[in-house]
Amino acid sequence: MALERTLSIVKPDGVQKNLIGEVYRRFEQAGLKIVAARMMHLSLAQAEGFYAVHRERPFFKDLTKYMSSGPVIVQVLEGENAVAKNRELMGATDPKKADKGTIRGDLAASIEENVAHGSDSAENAKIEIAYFFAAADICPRTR
Ligand code: RTP
Ligand code: MG
Repeated sequence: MALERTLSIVKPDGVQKNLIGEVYRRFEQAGLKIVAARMMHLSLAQAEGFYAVHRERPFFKDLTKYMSSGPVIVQVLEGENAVAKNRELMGATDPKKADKGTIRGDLAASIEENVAHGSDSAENAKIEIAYFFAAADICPRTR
C-alpha cells in the first residue's frame, strides 16, 4: 500500500491542556510520521476558511470562535493509510461516543473541545495540507 498523507491539528484545548506530547506519542506509536509541523494562532478568518465546508452548520460560529481562541499545532502525518489511521486514533467526534484508547475517548472534554482534527478523506487531506503548508515545508522521511 502506498504512503498517504493527512492533515492533523492539535486544537486549542489540546495545546492549553499540554497534550501535544501525548497526541504526538500516539501518532508515532501507530507508525504515523510527522513530516511537517507548525504552531500558529489562527485568526477567525483563517478558521472560517479552514472549516468552510461547515459554514451552514449550526455549530459553525462556535467552532470557528473556539478554533481561533488560542494557539494550535498543525502537522502533516505520513504513513500507510494515514487518513483512516489518524481518524481511528482520534475516535468519534463526540468523546462520549469515542472508544477508550482513542485521543478523544481518553482526553477530550466535549463534542466541540475534542483535542484533535484529522482530514476525513485523501482528497480533503490534499486541500487541507495546502491550506497550511507549501510543498517545500514538507520533509519526507526516508527512515
Ligand atoms: P474534525 O473535522 O475537527 O476532525 O472533526 P470531525 O470530522 O470528527 O467532525 P466534523 O463533523 O467535521 O465537525 C468539525 C468540528 O466541529 C465541532 N463540532 N461541534 N456542537 C456540535 O454539535 C459540534 N459538532 C461538531 C467539533 O470540534 C468537530 O470536531
Ligand atoms: Mg471533519
